[in-house]
Amino acid sequence: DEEVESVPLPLPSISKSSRESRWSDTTSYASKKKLQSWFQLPNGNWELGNIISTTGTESVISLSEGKVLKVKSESLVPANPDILDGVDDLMQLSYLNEPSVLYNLQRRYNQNMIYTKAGPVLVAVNPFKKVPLYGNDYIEAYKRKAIESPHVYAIAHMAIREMIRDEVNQSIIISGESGAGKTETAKIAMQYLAALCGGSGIEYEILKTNPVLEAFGNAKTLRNDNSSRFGKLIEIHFSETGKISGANIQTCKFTTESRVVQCNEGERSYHIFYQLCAGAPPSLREKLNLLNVEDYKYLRQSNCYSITGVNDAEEFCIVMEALDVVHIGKEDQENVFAMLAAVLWFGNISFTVVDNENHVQVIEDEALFTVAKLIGCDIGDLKITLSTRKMKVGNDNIVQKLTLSQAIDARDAMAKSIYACLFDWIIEQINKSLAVGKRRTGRSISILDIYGFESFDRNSFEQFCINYANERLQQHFNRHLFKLEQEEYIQDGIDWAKVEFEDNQDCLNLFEKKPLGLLSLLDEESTFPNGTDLTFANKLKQHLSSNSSFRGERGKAFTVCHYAGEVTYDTTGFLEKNRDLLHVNCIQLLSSCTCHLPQIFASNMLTQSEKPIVGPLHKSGGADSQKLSVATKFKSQLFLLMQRLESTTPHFIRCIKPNNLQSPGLYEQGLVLQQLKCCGVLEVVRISRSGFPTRMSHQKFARRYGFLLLENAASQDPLSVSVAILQQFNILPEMYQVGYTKLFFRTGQIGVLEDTRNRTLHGILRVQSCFRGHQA
Ligand code: AOV
Ligand code: MG
Repeated sequence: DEEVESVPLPLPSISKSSRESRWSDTTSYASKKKLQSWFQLPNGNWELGNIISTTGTESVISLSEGKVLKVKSESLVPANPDILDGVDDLMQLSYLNEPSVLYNLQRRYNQNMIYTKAGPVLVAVNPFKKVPLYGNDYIEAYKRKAIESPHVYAIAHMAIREMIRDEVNQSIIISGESGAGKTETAKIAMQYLAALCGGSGIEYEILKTNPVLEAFGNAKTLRNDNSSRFGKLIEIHFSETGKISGANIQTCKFTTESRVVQCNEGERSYHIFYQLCAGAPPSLREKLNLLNVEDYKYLRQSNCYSITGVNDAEEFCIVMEALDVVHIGKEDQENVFAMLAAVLWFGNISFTVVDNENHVQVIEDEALFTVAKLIGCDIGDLKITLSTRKMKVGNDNIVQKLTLSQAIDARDAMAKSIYACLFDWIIEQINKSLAVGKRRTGRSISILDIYGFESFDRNSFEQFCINYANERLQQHFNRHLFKLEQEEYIQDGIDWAKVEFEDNQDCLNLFEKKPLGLLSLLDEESTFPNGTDLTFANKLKQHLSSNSSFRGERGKAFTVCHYAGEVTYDTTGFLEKNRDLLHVNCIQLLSSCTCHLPQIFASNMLTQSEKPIVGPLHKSGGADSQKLSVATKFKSQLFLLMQRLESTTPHFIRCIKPNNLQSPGLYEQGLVLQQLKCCGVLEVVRISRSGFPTRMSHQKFARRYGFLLLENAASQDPLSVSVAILQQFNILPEMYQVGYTKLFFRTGQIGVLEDTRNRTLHGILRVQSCFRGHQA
């Protein structure tokens, strides 16, 4: 955005010099003499006040608007001195209490400084408006290190640097609640990587995967107008020269998300449906027999067709262009649109009941004809597939008529499957395009953006899976920042007080334990012919009540204590959604289609069915159940993502949502605090401050900085060289510890040495080029 870019760079953070001048400023010195303190108002918010007098247990405090209160002294929480107002790393705060952290973030937020460091973690508070922090000027400034204020760009820069320096793959892991800003943050990081390491043009293609994936994978929910309904790991590959050479996208999604066929009041289905209906050119409309969104049953139920500030027709043009860029050809694009139209028309197919057992026949109308035409199948076959089921009883094949609700389920299952296959197919095409002919060196930076933790009034199977994924991710975070940290200190003989931290292993066990965990019990119950949501809920209560993260509720509900809070799940529909019942005859119908995509979908579904099966009962069941359960598939996708991350150096970004209204300028302290707490940000700061977050082996340290020594150190062992370097540069003893194998530093210390090293190196280069100049 030109306008935004031309705005002069604002003061990125409160600079040292202005801080110092404020120290000597007499007015602020005078106010400093008044002791400031935090007082919690009845509404839970904190307010800063001046303590007027203290008599032992009671204090008199003056608050805003001339309010003066007498309060218990112990209820007051110390405030930081003014000079620490708005520091860009929470680690610098003298008092790390909750109100101080909240205030620091809020103060920065009010000045559009939405990024703050919390030790090694970047905290990003969603501005819900355009903030002048992005674009080429900023990218250039971060590249030159002219700005040091915390930023996604700085994190991306660090990832590039460490990838090259350490020759280790990197990852940027973005987490936070739904609507907190993960997807936006991921795009900002990608833009920086593209700007710095682009050149071949492939970076443009990588950026253009975003509008495509958002159109097909995002939807408006009650929490977020552009909510990602899939998890995504994009691995960006680099060549030996540090240029982007390709990418690979891995996703994690439910194959049966019900959104396509049914969504809640006020929510929408995937963006692409509305975009297609609004933006398709006349010739395409005619070909697909497209109606308006209100005319499709699937889109009509939620009574929500548009998103404020979004023009679906314009978005459609953007998506079409992006499809070109990611090399999905015009013909394939038309096939894709035909599948989308078919999904919508499926919803309009209806049935009549033909006997008193509620068996049905498909009504021969425009919907039926259009679906048959769009997917390229025989109308008669489609009718049979939607109203009957072939079963094997002993050695006989029998045909069973479907009841109304069975037929509707079969129809919806088909629509959902086609959409799920379409999504996978698009990812596959994109991956092919992003991998073309590029030789990989094995270096990469991965960016993870998954759906955030969700807690609604009513939580179903989707929330169950999403929150499980977040629980896994939280463990990765914990493991890295806490467990590994602690273990490493202990292993290296460093004296470091043990720090307690929240571990979510209990909760993960609750999900994953075999045979008595949530997922195993769900799969087991899904295979029982007589299993119902109620029998499932009862089994959970029977077997899991001893786990402290589990609580049985009345009827069909149960509660899980997640790291981010308690969520009560309603098991209604769990078994159905987990079974992924697409009957063999549906797959057969798709494989008989004359159109290209349905055939591919069918063959993919068939290969999937041959994979391992869920429970022992499946072996004797019909062909229908020869499939992985949805939860199991989800879990294995999730494990693949996590596996990729395991071998990388992680950089964490925690997105925070300052209000639930998606509204700019509104900062709700309670909401922010809850997110800071549950994602462990406060804990991280505490640990980082008390620990030594930077570390380097003696060998590496000696190799990297040894040449700076005034005396020749070639003959000495790495440990002695390291110690000599530390002494020569007067690094204070409390700033480092010498371990058995490594040196451990407090935050910021290694930066001092790096600066000296860079200056010296530049000096050497200058001398060399001068020298060459003389020779010439
Ligand atoms: P999410 O990815 O964390 O939610 P998004 O990244 O979609 O959240 O952000 C939600 C909305 O917040 C965006 O559509 C923007 O309007 C706004 N926003 C976020 N970050 C910024 C920013 N840096 N600058 C301006 N606006 C921003 V979910 O996908 O629901 O968990 O499943
Ligand atoms: Mg998102």
